[in-house]
Amino acid sequence: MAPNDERDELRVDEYGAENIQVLEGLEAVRKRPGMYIGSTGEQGLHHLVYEIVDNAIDEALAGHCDHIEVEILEGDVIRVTDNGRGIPIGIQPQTGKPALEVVYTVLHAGGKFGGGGYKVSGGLHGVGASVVNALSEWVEVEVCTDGRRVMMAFRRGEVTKKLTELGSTDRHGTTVTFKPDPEIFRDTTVYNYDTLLTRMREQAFLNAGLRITLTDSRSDSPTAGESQSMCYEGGVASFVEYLNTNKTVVHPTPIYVSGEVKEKNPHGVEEMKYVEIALQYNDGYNETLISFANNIHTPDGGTHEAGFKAALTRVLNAYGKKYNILKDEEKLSGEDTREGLCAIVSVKLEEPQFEGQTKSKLGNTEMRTLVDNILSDKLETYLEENPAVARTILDKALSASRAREAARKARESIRRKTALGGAAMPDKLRDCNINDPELTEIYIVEGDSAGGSATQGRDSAFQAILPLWGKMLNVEKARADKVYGNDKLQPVITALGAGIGDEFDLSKLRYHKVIIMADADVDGAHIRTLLLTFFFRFMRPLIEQGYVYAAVPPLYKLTRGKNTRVAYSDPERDRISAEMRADNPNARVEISRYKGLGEMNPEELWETTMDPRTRTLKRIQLDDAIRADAVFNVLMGEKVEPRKDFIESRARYAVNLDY
Ligand code: 1YM
Repeated sequence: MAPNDERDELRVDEYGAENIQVLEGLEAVRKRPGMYIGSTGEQGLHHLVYEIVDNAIDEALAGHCDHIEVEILEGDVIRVTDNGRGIPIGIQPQTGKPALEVVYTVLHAGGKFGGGGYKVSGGLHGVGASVVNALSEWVEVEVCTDGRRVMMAFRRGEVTKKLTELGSTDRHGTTVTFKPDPEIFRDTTVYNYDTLLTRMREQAFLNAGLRITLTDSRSDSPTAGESQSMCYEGGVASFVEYLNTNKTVVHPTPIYVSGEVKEKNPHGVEEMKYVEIALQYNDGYNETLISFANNIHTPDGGTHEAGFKAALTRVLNAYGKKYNILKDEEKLSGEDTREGLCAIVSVKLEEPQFEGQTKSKLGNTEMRTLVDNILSDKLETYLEENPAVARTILDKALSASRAREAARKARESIRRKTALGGAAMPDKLRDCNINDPELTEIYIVEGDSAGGSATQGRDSAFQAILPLWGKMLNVEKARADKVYGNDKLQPVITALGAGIGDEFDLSKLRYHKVIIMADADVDGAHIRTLLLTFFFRFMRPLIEQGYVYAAVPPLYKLTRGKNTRVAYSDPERDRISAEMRADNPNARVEISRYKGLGEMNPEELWETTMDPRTRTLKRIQLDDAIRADAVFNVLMGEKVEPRKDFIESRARYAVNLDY
């Protein structure tokens, strides 16, 4: 921050120590970006946008802004505009600098120091504008406020243009334009429109009445020219309707509950807390419970979810008993009351405590009681006033309870049968010799003939083979008791050894690599999707913890005389073919396409697809459970139209469809 006139020089002397601190602050962010934005991969890159948008959302929460526009510009530059009051530009007494400059150059300044009103701002880990500034090649901020239009510019966290007047205006608001620094984001600086869209839609749902517009103005992107403007007057109730879009609901409108309290914290300071809940049951068997604290997704739940579950279970049991829907000893478990449930729990509080390694769990104990009280009270009233809906929900939970009992008995009988000598392994399993899970892997192979080749070709020390055959159950359309008893899935469950559903226990997993090996064609993709849906619904930690892989069989075999090579894609085929002819451009290279795994001999299969030294494995990643949930539902669910739409609208991705 070089002083450029005499007055500044004096000021630098006066505030020298502080200036050095400021520089160190943002330097720290550049040195250890992961500490502030989680990662410098794709997620971190997108996180920059969320930080800036969060500031605009805080302005909307304060009641001064109702439209936020996010635009991806050429070169993956991001522009975020709001119509709020504009970041203050007056001189801040402590620093002698415009507030805008302080917000963008001092770590942790954020919205906290504006003062006034109840702050329930998000800003994960309290990072904000200054972090984005530190990690951007450049940032430009334009503010319209009090009739003035001004701007400032920064480069890698340092001021390059002091507050500059651009003229007068009658508008108000803030526009932030930034380019993520490729020196920081070395993997990629390319934004994914769908990732941003999911997040912006979520934020639009969580902030009823706020309009968020997302536009892709790049010319070279697969989503070039796309734009979506979202505003949901129904807030979280609209969110639930959206999540149930392709499902058949069992009561027409979501149940919506909200409440707020003003409570003294342990220091005697009054704090506001808000709770909003929407829920609606569908005729499926899955539970979709998504919770937020201060608009931040809490995938690991926490006190607000615990309060929700406790209240739901208690209220439904009490209602069932009161109206004799539940007989004598009948009692609904929490799981019973959540079968086919789609619910959003959103809380806002001033001092959120995020716990766990990824800070994705709410820890404030008072939120358990608060959510429980608000939901108990209002849900009870709702059920009394809507007896038909109440009856539908109770019947559904009761049938879940009975199915669960049947499934438990089925499991018990399997357990009894295998009580001696541990679990009996499936007949079809060709197990490996080593029994240390960390060293072993299991190939789940489509078809008996491919299974035969794999069994002969494998290294039996550490590779187990389980062939699957025939039509597999689509778990998206089945309830847990069907899944337990299914003769196609049973061998998979037994071979993996870690159980299923609530009883799934990763520590019992018998192989630390679970590799799906299917043909590189549509049928193969179908089998893979069925298996992944099964893992996602019934063994989710297996996917979350990265134990699931897809084998990548080659597509082509190239032969010139005695020399044979394989290619995994069309470009690779062309490159290898050219390489093989390098000494003699007219030489004949025979190219044949593998029709399926079954036609490869054991040696070929080992060399191309199973040998750890030469094979390619794709790790199945789960970056966003909400999106995965929706995708599996659309791909594997009941309704045909949405599936068609989805496949057609995503056709542009089909070329490199990657799970
Ligand atoms: C596109 C990004 O940052 N908008 C924005 C930020 C602020 C305000 C308004 C604002 C806040 C307050 C008072 C207050 C911020 N101000 C500050 C700080 N959009 C975007 N819009 N007046 C205006 O919090 O009291 C930090 S963020 F600290 F200067 F007040």
